Amino acid sequence: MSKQELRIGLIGYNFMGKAHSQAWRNAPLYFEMEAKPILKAVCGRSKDRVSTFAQRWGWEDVETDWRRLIERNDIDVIDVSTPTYLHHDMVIAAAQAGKHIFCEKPFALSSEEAQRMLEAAETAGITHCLNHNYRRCPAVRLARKLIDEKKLGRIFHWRGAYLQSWIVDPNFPLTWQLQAKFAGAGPHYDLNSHSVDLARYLVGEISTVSAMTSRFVTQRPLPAANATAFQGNSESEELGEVTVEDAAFMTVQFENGALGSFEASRFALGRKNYNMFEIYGSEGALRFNLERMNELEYFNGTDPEAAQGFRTILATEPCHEYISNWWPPGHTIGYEHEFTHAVVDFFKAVSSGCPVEPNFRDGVACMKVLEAGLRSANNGSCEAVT
Ligand code: SOE
Repeated sequence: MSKQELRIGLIGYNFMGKAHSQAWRNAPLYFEMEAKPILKAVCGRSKDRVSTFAQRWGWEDVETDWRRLIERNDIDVIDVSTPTYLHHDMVIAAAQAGKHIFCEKPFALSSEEAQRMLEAAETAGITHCLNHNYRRCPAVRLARKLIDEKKLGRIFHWRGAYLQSWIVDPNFPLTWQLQAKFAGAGPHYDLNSHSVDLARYLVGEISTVSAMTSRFVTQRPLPAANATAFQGNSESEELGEVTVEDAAFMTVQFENGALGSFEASRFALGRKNYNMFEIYGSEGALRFNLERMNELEYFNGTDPEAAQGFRTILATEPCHEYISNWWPPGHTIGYEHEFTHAVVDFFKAVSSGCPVEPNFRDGVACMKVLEAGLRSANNGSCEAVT
């Protein structure tokens, strides 16, 4: 193997496995990379299904046991794209085997797990990346740039909402995302983890949390083998307990004194994947909505009063991060591009030895905020993030 190649072992081949596969394939076509990703092997429990996937996406080989994949000495990087409950053991084994790790969110079932995963990665000295893809949307990078340039002045408020509707139907089956033993929590982990990551990236650390959760449907039909988020079918009359919340609303105080609110729900009819935030400061304000992901709205409080108003900036120009690698000005990009940006940045970190963000340290910080939210919802109290 030449040093200019890093060989990937992917675990999981559903929604995220697909999103990551296209990223590994596209990254060297559009970006200058010090090392080229080689799609070495993909792992899944069903030999037939994983083989079909491997053939379609250009993976050289397949494994059906993730421990065997991690043990292989022709693999440099482990990509964990599985349900949350598997992350801990896979990450620890991969770190102990000296592999660099690219891991899907939410990071873990608990902050204790997360802490152990971070320690294993740091002890092994490997490069670790937690994939919160929305940080790598050019409009979000622009938001961060404007904040760094003090265009918002002192930040007073974060207002975030991540709303979906794929389980409004009570007959939608009990997929792994609706069971605490597999997912840890419901939209609070799945969706609020993204929003908390963005809020930490754009506003800062969160110190106290107050939250409420609700479960609107308590039992659901057992799922068919291939049922997952957004795509549910059931082959059973039998019902099982929903063991996670269906919606979680949380208010927070940031260390810098700003106040924030987070809404996460899978019961917001009409909202498919509505990931929105607004940030209000003393000099300006920002609005982002994933449904219009190529745009950032910016209010400049120092504009002459008569000309004030939110302006829509198209983050599709060569001056915007990542864009010059894609299309000519104005040609817009989509959801999948964020994953390509993430693997490009991760590979830069592997090649340079410098850390990439978000990483497992961010994963621990995010889990602590989310856990404080669950404690608050259970106790009816305001909780410190510890
Ligand atoms: C399901 O709610 C899901 O696929 C999340 O798990 C992803 O992180 C989000 O980007 C889209 O919705």
